[in-house]
Amino acid sequence: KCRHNHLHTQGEGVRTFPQPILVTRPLLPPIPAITRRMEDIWGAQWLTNMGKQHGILEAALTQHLRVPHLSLLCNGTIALLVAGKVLDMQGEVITTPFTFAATPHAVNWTGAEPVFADIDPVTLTLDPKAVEAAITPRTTTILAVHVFGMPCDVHALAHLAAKHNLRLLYDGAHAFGLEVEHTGIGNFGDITAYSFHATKLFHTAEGGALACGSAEMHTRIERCKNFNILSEETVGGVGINGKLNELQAAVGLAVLEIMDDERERRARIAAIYREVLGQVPGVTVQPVLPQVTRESLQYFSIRIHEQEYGLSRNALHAELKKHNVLTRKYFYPLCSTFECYKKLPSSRPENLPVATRVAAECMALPFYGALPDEDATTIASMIRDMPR
Ligand code: T4K
Repeated sequence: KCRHNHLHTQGEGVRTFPQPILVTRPLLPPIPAITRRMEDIWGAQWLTNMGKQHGILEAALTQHLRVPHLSLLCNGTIALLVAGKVLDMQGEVITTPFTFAATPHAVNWTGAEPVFADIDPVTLTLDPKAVEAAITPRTTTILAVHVFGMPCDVHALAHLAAKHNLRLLYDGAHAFGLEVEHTGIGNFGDITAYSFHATKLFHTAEGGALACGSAEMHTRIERCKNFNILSEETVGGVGINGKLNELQAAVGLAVLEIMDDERERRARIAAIYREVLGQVPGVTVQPVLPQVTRESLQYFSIRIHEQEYGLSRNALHAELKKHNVLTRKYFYPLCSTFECYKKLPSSRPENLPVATRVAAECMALPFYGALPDEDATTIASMIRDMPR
């Protein structure tokens, strides 16, 4: 058996990787970078509740993401819940169906009702026109997602929020490091939620954060994530345990040290995918939008237009799987089709024509720094040359 992941060629054009290539692998810092910090944690006998590693990481990320205020949380979903709580997210919340389950779940879990609006066919983020059409007297919040690191139309959404007196919450789970017009993405809207899950470029195994512009909001977030404890004898309101522990923070600090190299590797893989797939009829590669001045490099998505390409996205996904390339159909099925949301009036496919089409066309390609250039070239060539 071959030790390396060399290709096995089995006759005409059929090439198979000996081991499965997954859509992503976590970025793993060298073990000594972790153990060094573990010794520090053991020495301090301080494992959680805003310890030293937590403080160092929070300061480092505030700077890295170029945001005014940042709070670490235990994962991206709890980050969204805490944001929903401090924004008093009630009534109807307009959001996108083209996202991970966590987005509408966070709305439901805070006691509000998700209202799905359609997406833009290029950025795949909420279409501001569809958002405006969905506003009712019960609407309190817009929850928009920078899906695959493609920024929402932040100016149009800010305008809508101001005009209709709505809160604007961003799910930035895919948008770590993203900058628009030289501004960290966490500067837009009232609050931006990040995920630091193991599958993200920057991660703490499990983790997340909330960025916001207002010091007062920041204080509310800090209290809410720690049971809303104000002092040993005072609890100021309803809170939750949303804390990131010292071990997670240590992982984050070690990951941060190797982030630049990882970003370089991913930029190279994205360039390979774009070069090989850019001109293939029926394949649209994820665009870099003109307003983006720093990419997030967390996901690489393509869209397959069946008529022009000659195979459906589903068929291509299945073919690649046969050859050990495990792409993912993010985000299919749409959240609006989930059992818990499908009866909502806004979930009707007629209300979501673009999202419905995109969910059938889109797929995420393997994208992580440890993927060798040759493998990225092979994967892209397989998509280009797939018999059809
Ligand atoms: N909002 C949005 C828009 C999100 O995308 C997410 C999370 C959230 C909010 C919530 O944030 P968190 O609460 O998760 O912090 C994965 C992630 O678990 C999830 O964080 C992420 N979005 C979502 C898009 O992807 P699954 O169910 O697809 O993960 P799974 O287990 O299939 O893993 C994906 C691939 O990664 C697999 O091929 C295996 C590989 N993998 C995974 C892990 C955990 C590894 O190689 N090593 C690992 O340790 O959800």
